[in-house]
Amino acid sequence: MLEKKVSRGAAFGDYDNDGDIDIFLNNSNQTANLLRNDGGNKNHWLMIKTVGTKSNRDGIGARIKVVSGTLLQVKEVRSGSSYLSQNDLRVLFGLGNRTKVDLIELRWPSGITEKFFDVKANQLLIITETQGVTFRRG
Ligand SMILES: [Ca+2]
Repeated sequence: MLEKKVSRGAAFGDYDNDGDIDIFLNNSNQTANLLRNDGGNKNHWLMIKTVGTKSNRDGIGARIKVVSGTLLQVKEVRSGSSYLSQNDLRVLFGLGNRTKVDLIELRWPSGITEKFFDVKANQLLIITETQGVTFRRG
């Protein structure tokens, strides 16, 4: 159903923890909309949440390198989005048909660098600075 609304902000993140990005729209003087991506796909993914101990609590500014075979991706934990919105602080890496990650290299804002090897795909990892993987689901 088509709804006419005046949108002012959008936040992107994995609302239902299934490895695809969903969108939350803030509308002016109207109810918000969640555009949940239920189409899905067969691709693999890895999601990382950073928890700083020496760095800031959310690990904002952490630089994460993920290597899977010949695929190399680098992303940073970033805050912000558009007007009155905040994107998911977790970082999602698409892996295509790859079922594991060979290397995660995480450089914290404090300057500490940590490495993790042979991580299976399709899971959420919470990595706590200097304490390693403190939670995994998937
Ligand atoms: Ca999702």
